[in-house]
Amino acid sequence: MKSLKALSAETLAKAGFLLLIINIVITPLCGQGWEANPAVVERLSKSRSEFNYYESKVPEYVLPDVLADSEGEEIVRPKEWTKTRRGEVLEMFRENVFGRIPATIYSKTFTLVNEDRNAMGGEATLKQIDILINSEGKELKIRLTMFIPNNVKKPVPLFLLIDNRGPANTDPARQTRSEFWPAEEVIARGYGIAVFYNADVDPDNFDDFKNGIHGILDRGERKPDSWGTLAAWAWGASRCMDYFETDSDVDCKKVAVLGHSRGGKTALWAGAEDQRFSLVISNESGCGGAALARRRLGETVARINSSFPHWFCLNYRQYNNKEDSMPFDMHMLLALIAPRALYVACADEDLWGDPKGSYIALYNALPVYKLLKTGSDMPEVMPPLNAPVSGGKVGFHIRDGGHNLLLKDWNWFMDFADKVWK
Ligand code: GTR
Repeated sequence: MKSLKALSAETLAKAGFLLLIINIVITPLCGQGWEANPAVVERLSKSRSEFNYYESKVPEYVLPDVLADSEGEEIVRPKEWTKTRRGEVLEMFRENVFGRIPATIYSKTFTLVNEDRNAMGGEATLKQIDILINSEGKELKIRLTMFIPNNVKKPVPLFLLIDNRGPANTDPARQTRSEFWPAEEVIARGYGIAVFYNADVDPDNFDDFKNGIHGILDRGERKPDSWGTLAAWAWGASRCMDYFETDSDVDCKKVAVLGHSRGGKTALWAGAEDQRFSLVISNESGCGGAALARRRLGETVARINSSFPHWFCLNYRQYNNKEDSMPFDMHMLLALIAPRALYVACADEDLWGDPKGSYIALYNALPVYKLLKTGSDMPEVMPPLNAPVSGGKVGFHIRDGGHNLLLKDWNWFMDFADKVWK
């Protein structure tokens, strides 16, 4: 399979040939797309000299063909993807990256603990729901907070944020406001907005999987493919979806799951595991998210497994410094979202999260979107700064500035949702 790199080179060669013949040079194709700012590259290289930030030093690589099945046969019918290949790819990510959810039986209840029909000066209804998980007497509480617009027809489409920054960003009383969860702006556009705090499901620290949902559902010895913390957070997003299915204010055919950074990795995995999410948004998810591992630009598999030993399953460590031996890469994680809507967002200065590697991954997930006849396409050349692009069920932007989730990002997510949800 050709990587975008290879395709672009080919196209550039063709374009160059053409320009030579017709003898006009307007803007060369390569100059139109985003390129990392050399000053940022320089600065980051100095601060983390053991990591590569230079495009010129990205090693040659070949991406596994997402449409070649385990026998090496090319999938050509949509049904073959849905019935066979999707399952194979999903298993690869369960087995090797995020780990498997245990089969332990648990009970679940939803309790409305707070409701204000006159929130935001009458614009919205606030609901807070405690999702209680119980297994053999051990209990876990996930607090789900949501606003539903009052003055629109119900049920409403809704955005669920996997919050990795803490409740200070998601104040239900709206005394404190944060662009990380811009509830007023989302309500003004007629959408519902919901959030849960990832640490409710599993605290974000390595304690040998004793705390959070691991302490409640895990049984026996930990296995190489036992779920890590990202998979636990993704599982938490699905429990919120379980609640939405009981709430007549929510249009469950139009629920987006979204997250930033570690939350973005989680949103992708939540969307892969749970096909009830009709739109998946990954904001600056980087390594272990949308960015291709093989490029080794910015954060690497070895680095993420050592700094965050609780995020992934143990099997992921076998690919530390051995990215080329992976039978998958992150374009295949993105392909698991098809035919549902997928949006990948990056930031100009967030080279640790490899924006270009994220765009190439998205581009290389397109064969599945095309096979499933979703009318999706993206330009070969990466879009420039602050110029969102979408084609059918896929969308992308790279925003100016650093690693963050801002109103500007949300506005572009909502523009995309306006299109795909109509
Ligand atoms: C970084 C980590 C990234 C990203 C980020 C975040 O330290 O290396 O993979 O997840 O944290 O979540 O903000």
